[in-house]
Amino acid sequence: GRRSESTLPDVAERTLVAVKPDGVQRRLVGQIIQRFEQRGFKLVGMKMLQASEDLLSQHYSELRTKAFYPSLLQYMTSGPVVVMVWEGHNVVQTSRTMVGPTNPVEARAGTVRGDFSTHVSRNVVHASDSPEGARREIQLWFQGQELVQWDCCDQHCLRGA
Ligand code: IDP
Repeated sequence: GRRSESTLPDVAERTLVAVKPDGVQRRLVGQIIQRFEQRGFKLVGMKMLQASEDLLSQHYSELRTKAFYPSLLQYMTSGPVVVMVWEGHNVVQTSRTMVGPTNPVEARAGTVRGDFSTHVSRNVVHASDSPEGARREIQLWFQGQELVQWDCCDQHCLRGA
């Protein structure tokens, strides 16, 4: 977990962010990418796809006993999603803050869900909820060669020593 990572300071944290089908339909992809770019995170993977029920059942395996699970799968397969991997300091937790609480009624203006959604069943985005969850989800959605290692020219400006 976090402890072993902190002994390897140059291994940047990564998270999986997805624009869900409602976000794609509503043409919010650009605005969502913009928020992560301007915050200072580095995009290392991105693709658009129609997610399969099989993939989503693995992604949401912890929720399979919930009453809303069938409608969640229906929603998530209703159209294409845009999945991204973002990298940077504390990117998992910061992304959750940027996305806002699961239920938009609790999401403040300024968060993605607080700015763009009203209903928990159409909450526009996904973001991994822990570094362990992020690793699992990134492996599930991306092949290793789809993730790009590159140097971002402003990286040294984004953190202290
Ligand atoms: P998260 O997306 O904020 O991590 P989770 O509890 O992991 O929240 O739930 C996954 C997704 O399932 C939510 O983003 C939302 O789309 C959907 N969901 C969660 N709770 C409900 C509900 O009570 N009704 C309908 N959909 C729900």
